[in-house]
Amino acid sequence: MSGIKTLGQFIIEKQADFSYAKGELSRLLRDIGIAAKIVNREVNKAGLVDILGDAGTMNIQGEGQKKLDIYANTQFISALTSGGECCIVATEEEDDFVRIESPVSKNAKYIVCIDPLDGSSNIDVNVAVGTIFSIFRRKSIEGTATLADVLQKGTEQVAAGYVIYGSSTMLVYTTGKGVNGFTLDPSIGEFCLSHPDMKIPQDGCIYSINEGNYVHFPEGVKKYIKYAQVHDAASNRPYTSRYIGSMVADIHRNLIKGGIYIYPTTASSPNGKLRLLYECNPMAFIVEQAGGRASDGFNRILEIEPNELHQRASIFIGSEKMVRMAEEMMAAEYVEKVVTVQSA
Ligand code: AHM
Ligand code: MG
Repeated sequence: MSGIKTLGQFIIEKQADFSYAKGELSRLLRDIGIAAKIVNREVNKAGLVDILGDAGTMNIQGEGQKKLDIYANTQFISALTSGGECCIVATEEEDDFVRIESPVSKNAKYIVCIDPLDGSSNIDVNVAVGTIFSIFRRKSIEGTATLADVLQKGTEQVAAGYVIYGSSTMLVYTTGKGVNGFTLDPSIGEFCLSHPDMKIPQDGCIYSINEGNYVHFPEGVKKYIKYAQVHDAASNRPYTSRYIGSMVADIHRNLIKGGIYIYPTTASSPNGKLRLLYECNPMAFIVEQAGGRASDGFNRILEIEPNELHQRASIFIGSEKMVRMAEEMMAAEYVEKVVTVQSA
């Protein structure tokens, strides 16, 4: 075992960094790691058992739920319930937040927002899927925690992470002091530190966007795509287009190689598709902590005030230089629109 550092060992070592926590946050992260291993086991054998395919139910956004979505949802809620460190779990799969009522959770300080299995349309075709989570401290001091405790800005996150169930399974997380990645070693059943202090390149040459929606994109995004496709050796263009359709996998790749992931507003999703609390906030926290940038095209994701649980946002996230360039094009489009309206 020499030279190997497990997630559990790493978390305990880093516990001293949390001036306010007395081990609760460490235990919460450990609980999430345990549930991730259980979900990983099922994701890996998905083709072997009758667990593939639709469950025949809809979540609150009217999207069909896959059986593994429901399985993952149940596992994370159950791990967080028995762990006792969390008083509310808000999940993409439930209409309302889930209050953890167990006696041990009564005075728990933490709120977890989670997308238990993101990119689940990829499950049936054996493509990487993920879990995304975000942790807040509850704001209210006494009584039962309420919706107001959940609706906090991304800047208030105390930790965030994702698990990618891919060619290998990794857990990547931040507590606001950099980003560390752990790869699951199936032979010992432990996440082992494999990517210490992850940094996203300042610039890159991968752009990730569902280009099939091109006609419905804002003009600024269309301009950025054209810019990405122009030949310019000095800036490594044309860029490479890579889109898996699994946010975790697309952002994980760009985090390592450098790139930009965009899910803008479209005609059919005027507020964007991805959810602020379960997807955009945690990924933005991680990418910023790795030295990157994340906005909705105009404003920093982490400063968006949430008004509802399942709120959506557009997202431009990745290497600092690339996101800034896309933002400039969005701003130019906005100015153009204002000038046109004023001169009409
Ligand atoms: P989900 O939470 O229902 O799985 O949806 C989120 C996923 C992201 O992982 C992915 O990047 C995006 O939706 C793909 O959407 P599209 O198929 O519209 O390109
Ligand atoms: Mg999702």
